[in-house]
Amino acid sequence: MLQAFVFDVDGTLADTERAHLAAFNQAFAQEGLGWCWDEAQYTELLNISGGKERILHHWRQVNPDIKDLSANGVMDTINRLHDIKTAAYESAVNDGAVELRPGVLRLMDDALRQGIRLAIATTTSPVNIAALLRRAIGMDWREHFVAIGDASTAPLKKPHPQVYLQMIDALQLPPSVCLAFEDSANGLAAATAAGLQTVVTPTDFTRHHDFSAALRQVPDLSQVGVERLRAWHDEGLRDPRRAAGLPA
Ligand code: XBP
Ligand code: MG
Repeated sequence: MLQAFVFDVDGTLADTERAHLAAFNQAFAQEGLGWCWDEAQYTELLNISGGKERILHHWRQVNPDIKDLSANGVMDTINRLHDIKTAAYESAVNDGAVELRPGVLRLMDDALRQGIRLAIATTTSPVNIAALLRRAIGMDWREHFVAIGDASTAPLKKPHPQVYLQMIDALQLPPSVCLAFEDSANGLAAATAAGLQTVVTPTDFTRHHDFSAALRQVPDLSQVGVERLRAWHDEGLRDPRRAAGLPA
């Protein structure tokens, strides 16, 4: 019996990564770093969850002899860059740079009307979630979610299951009655490792990922209602391979 939906944010609730990419490049330019990521490069870098982790990964790629992170303020520089980036991203979202993906708002409304509880499990920063959902749902957006797991609550980023395990705990439900919504292989791996079946809605940045462990892969949620999700979820529970997060 399906009792909760756990939504990823970036790529799932909204196709946000072009706006994140622009914000990263704005921060690099503002700080006088000669870095400017293009979409092909960023598609690769998105294999690293978490903006700070992504910057550090790139820095090590371009400057392999960075060893001691505490030396010459590497982490201070990354934290400063990420603060600038997050402010730039929040400003872009407030100016309408991103909208919820098709079907997301209607599915959330239908779920709440049918007593299905909602939670969020993301590796992005809390500021980014609030900016997106304040604009998309309204000032009372937080009331609609039982719990929010994000970069501030779960330092171990996807594919680590930490953020999904936190949401299962907050929901006080077994993973078997929860359904995750994701857009990336890292997100699918995290949800699956936490015991949740997962519906995947890829974006241009993740379409090439391996989603064989997903319960279903659909272009977006515009044709997906609660009843269809209940049927898929029940089917998954009856299929021991799917219930174990394995390809059918
Ligand atoms: C996607 C991410 C985030 C964003 C950037 O999160 O990995 O790092 O790309 O946001 P999700 P930050 O789990 O919602 O798909 O710079 O705040 O990390
Ligand atoms: Mg995502």
